[in-house]
Amino acid sequence: MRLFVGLALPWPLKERLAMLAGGLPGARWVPTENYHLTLRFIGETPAYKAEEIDHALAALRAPAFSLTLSGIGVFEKGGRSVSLWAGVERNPQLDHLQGKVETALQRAGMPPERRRFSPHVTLARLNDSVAPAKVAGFVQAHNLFRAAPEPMTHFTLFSSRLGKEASVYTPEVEYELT
Ligand code: 3AM
Repeated sequence: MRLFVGLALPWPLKERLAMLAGGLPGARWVPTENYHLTLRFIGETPAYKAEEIDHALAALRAPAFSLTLSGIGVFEKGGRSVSLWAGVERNPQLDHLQGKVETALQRAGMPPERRRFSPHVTLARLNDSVAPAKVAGFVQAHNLFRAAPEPMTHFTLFSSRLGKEASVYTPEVEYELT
């Protein structure tokens, strides 16, 4: 199964994010139910390995914290925008949790993640059909986006099935933050 570790977002926050969707012809908007914050992508995993990962994550202890989504940005690849996201206000507790997840996964035998953690919630995937000026305009127009702080009381091991239109994410296990 294809796995990743992330934060599920409470429904009011998802609805708030969904209000941002639109006005960018050609963008593939993430369906409201799919919004999440990825802590660590794992990828295709055999069942026995998934169990080890589950045990490692279940042993992890980290405090609950409050998450504030703030700002809009894009990731670029080869000089063009490939995804549009909502950012996260600086949050040492989130960074702490991400570090713990990374350590737990390495203990479970995963190779280290090389990329720097850049917390975000993907709103849309973009391709060449989306005019760069429109993307810049969207980011500008939503410059002041900021959601109310939300308590994060657990993190989640998700499985992901790649679909034609959108992936289907299923919460497999929830782990409490204390
Ligand atoms: O949280 P976002 O939407 O940025 O793009 C995938 C999604 O990112 C990413 O993992 C998250 C949950 O599916 N993802 C997919 N394949 C990946 C890969 N091979 C990947 N991240 C890193 N390496």
